[in-house]
Amino acid sequence: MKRARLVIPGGVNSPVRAFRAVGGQPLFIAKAQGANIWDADGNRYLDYVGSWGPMILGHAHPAVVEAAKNAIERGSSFGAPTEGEVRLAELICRRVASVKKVRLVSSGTEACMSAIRLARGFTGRDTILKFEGCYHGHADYLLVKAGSGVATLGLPDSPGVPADFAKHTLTLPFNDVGKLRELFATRGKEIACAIIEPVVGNSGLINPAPGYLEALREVTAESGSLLIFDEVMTGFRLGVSGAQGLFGITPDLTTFGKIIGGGMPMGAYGGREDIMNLIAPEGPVYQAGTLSGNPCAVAAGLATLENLGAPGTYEQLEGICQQLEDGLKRALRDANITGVVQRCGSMYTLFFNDGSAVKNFEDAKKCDHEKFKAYFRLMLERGIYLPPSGYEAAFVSLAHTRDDIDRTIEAAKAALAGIK
Ligand code: KE4
Repeated sequence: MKRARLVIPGGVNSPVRAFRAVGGQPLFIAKAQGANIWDADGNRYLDYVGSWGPMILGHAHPAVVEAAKNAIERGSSFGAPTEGEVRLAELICRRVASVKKVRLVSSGTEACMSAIRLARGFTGRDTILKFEGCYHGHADYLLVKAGSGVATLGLPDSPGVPADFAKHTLTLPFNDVGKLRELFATRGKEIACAIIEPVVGNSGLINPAPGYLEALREVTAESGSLLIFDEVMTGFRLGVSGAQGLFGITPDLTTFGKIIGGGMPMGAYGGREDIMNLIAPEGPVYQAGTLSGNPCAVAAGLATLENLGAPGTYEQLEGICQQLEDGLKRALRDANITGVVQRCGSMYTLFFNDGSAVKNFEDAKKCDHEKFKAYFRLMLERGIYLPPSGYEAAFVSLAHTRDDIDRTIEAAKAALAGIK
């Protein structure tokens, strides 16, 4: 880590990897296979980070390795259209009914910033709405402090973000229908789009309250604002059509990332054809990228999505995740520690609090993050690698076996017993 920090800020290429929220030095990973990762010292861990979502098949899946290898042997990048990109776009459009056209990019950040620019171009409006605790990548106007009250103008939440860039960004608490309706009743006609994680993974796992996403769809449609589902994390994770398939909501635009690249750099945004046709060169809204639709990332993504299409895949995942949820809840009870396990499909978070539901970012902030830190450490000592922050979701893969789940529950029982 000392060597890394001499040449890379914080020694990492993305802040959350630095273990700042849990203390100590991050693991430097040497290799991964299935549900396991090995650090540079050869220690093996059961992996519940899964590269923050992409590795739903497990690491180094043979079909993905084969596809990526074959692709790179034909050349790593051409800067020209390829048949693979068309196949991936067709597959996404087939599986997600709301997506009639899709543009491939290289990250979730790029997908979200492009979708927002497109929404502003389509509506001619500048103001956008995001929700506290939701993360949509690091574009300037999305790094805004969550204000209090109905919806305050965004304030920069990072140096380097001019107030002018943040002022068009409104923020609301997640799961508050009253404040949502109040905002749209008064300012709906100003709002270009509302972008939301339909199931929040970036505050820890927070499910939408019954009716909440329906209300958001209703108020955005009424006011001519576009609804953008940020499914960078939930897309192809929560089911064959992601969160929108689970909840039966049709957004105007959807962003994707993570899983669709099979662990290689990939993002995408897509949706209604009348909106997508505004994107250059079809239309005037500009967006571009040297490595967009990269043939190796496309090959890895196609292999991943094709595997996920096998019958019974999500049912298999649901079975082991239910087993894990039940076991963790039992472990909390047996250790007489109050907390809550919140899950949607193969994403979950164990929050240390008074046992009440975590319904928004404020609730997540009130959790005991010192206890999480201790739990994280004790689990790591037992060979279980959890996301190094209480504000992140953990991910289960199809490579996790029932024995892995049993081992995780046993480790949790021992770890929780060690927490005062
Ligand atoms: P990327 O630019 O990191 O590919 O995607 C940004 C993004 C957009 N939308 C959602 C819902 C996301 O979860 C993300 C990125 N997720 C984080 C994990 N919380 C990536 C991990 C990291 O920042 O290192």
